Amino acid sequence: MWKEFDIVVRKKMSTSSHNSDTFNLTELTPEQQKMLIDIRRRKTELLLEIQQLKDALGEVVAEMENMDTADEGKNNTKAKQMSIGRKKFNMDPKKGIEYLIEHGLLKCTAEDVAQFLCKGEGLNKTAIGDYLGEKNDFNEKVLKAFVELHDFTDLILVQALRQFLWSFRLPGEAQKIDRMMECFAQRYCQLNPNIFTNTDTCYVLSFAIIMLNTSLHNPSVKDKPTVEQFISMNRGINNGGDLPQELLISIKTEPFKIPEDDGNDLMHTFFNPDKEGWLWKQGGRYKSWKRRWFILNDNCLYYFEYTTDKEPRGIIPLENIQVREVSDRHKHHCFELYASGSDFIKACKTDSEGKVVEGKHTVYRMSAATPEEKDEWIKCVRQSISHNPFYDMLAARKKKAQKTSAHHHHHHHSKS
Ligand code: 4IP
Repeated sequence: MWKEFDIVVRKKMSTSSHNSDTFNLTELTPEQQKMLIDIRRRKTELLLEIQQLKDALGEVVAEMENMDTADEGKNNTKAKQMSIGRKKFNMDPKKGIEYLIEHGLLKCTAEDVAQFLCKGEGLNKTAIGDYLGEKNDFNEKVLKAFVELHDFTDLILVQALRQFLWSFRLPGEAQKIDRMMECFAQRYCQLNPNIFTNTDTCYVLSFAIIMLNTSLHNPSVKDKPTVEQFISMNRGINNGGDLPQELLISIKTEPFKIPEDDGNDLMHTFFNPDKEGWLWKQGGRYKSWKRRWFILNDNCLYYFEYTTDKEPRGIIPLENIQVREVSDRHKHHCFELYASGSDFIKACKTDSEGKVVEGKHTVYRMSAATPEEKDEWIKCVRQSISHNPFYDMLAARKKKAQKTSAHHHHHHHSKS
């Protein structure tokens, strides 16, 4: 039956006036169209599986090659150089590419380099990701060519993402991720023009999918968002329309496989566990020390009297805040939050009568139980502060997507 269908498709393709791989879908009956799309999806799923197997094989082959080259003569210099080039690439992508070009194994065009990276034989995915994320004219051209080697036609977003994210490992740097996901979204929208109202929507949704996927299928994430929360998180994004049911189900049932984690990738950026624990805190006006339960979350530091309290006694947003180690005459292992601009730290607290008032601290001095705990807190607070560019980037994009959507919407209404 597949074969017959194939013949029908081929006939259609050869009689079609369009070029052979993008023939007109509308010439098929609706059932045939559905079948064709289904076949294409399965095909990419299979191709992805094959690629994953190939990758596993590739590592073994590369190892064997290394063993071979040791005892082979000059007649095999090309293969040897190739193997050296790959190794160089994995250590320093730029140098590896240069080496391969110098030795005539690779042409110095964005297309050729992209092809080499896309094939990825014996190449480390972290190195591929680093090379593609580099900000420079040539690398950006390679990135573009690399994305164009992926065919996302008729794939739902999750499948397209899965394919894309398997071909390299996303780096941990916000600006690099931004360039790569921008390219991805453009390519996806170009091949599937009727799904999103604009590429920003596709971009934001892609992130939401990655985040949801990671939290659902990652045992180290404690507070998993429900699919309902996910929907409301992204409400109003696709021109006010709801997200396709198909998409939501597929995220729940089919986890992504993502190239091995070295602790500096996107997942780390999103789900770095925030910290909680007991600290001693010095008062603002009266310098008494109080033991408080601190929770660091979403760029904010909260403190509670008891671990089980629902309402915090105080909230310190970590905006324009810095942290430093200090020594104190009365307490061990101290560190301090201080404001980089103004005198007072913007914060709020509940006073003795239960009213919410502004904080009166110029510094927040804290004392931890051990030096390790102190270092851990300083590190986590710093990380929480430096998370900013990433969330900022995503928030800006979300705003843009919603604006464009609203504009489209408005346009629609005023026309009718
Ligand atoms: C209090 O001292 C506590 O240390 C408060 O901490 C502190 O508020 C007060 O600072 C400080 O005067 P006494 O209990 O000896 O009066 P907590 O609210 O955790 O109990 P902060 O702002 O640190 O929460 P001022 O600046 O509010 O007076």
